Amino acid sequence: MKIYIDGQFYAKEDAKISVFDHGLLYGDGIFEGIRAYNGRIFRLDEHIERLHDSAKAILLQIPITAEEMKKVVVESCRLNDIKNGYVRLVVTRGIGDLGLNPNKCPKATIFCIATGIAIYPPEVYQNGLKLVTASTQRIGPASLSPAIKSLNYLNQIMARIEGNLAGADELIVLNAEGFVAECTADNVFVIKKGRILTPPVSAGALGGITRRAVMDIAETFGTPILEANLTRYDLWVADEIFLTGTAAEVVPVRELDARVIGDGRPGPVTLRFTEAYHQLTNSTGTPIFN
Ligand code: PXG
Repeated sequence: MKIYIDGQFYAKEDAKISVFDHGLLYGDGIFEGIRAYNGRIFRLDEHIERLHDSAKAILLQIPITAEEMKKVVVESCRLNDIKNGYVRLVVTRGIGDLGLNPNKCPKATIFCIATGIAIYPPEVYQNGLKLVTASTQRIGPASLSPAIKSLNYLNQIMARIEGNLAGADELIVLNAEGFVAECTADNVFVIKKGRILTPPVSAGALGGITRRAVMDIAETFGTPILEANLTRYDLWVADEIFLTGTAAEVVPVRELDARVIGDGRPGPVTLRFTEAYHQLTNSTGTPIFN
């Protein structure tokens, strides 16, 4: 395995980051999780654009251009012979001193790991996920904008710990007003009487790349997805719920807070989106080898 760090590729054993890196010391940094399918990188431009938006929001100067960043991702896949895989692209504030002041960090650190994907077990797509609602809320936009894909995931990890204790696969996370924001690493969609709804980004959702792709697919189906504030009640009484994420793709939900969703089986709308998403991921993207 060859791992990119700041302009060079290293063997896995030698791919090391300083203990003075503020990404580690303070979670001061941003990242993207990207997938490759069939020798192509899915929605690479969108991922790099979101990375730059995250960087801009935290006043982090990325020392290479967007085009160079895309090459880093493509090259990382190519050198590791990844046709279907997972890429973790990270930009940290870089090496500083033990104070949290980012002014002491002269240069951002960039690293990129391209690896084979540990795909979710097929049962998950056949049976659906079990969810519970987290007791911790999504951090609000006045604190740390949920639109920034930052290295600070303790908010989501606290929820995950709760989920582990409850034997749940994922969690519904509410915002401070009590509306559904998203899950810990996935966006959420609800189907009720033929309408497809998802919380707006302003409710505390990350602007997911998979979320966008599913909304694009819905347009081609002629059933546009509506953004709406949703409560737990709306989810409990939904006909279908599915989650979207780079790792999860489009995955059905069978249960939330002990309420069976629909008839407890993946519904027809969900299955249609799962299928269309596979079609899209397998037929589009930036080529790795040519
Ligand atoms: N919300 C949050 C908080 C996320 O972190 C999503 C939604 C879905 O966004 P995308 O762009 O992936 O459709 C995410 C994505 C992991 C992992 O290893 C998690 C994410 C991305 C990649 C890997 O669990 N989060």
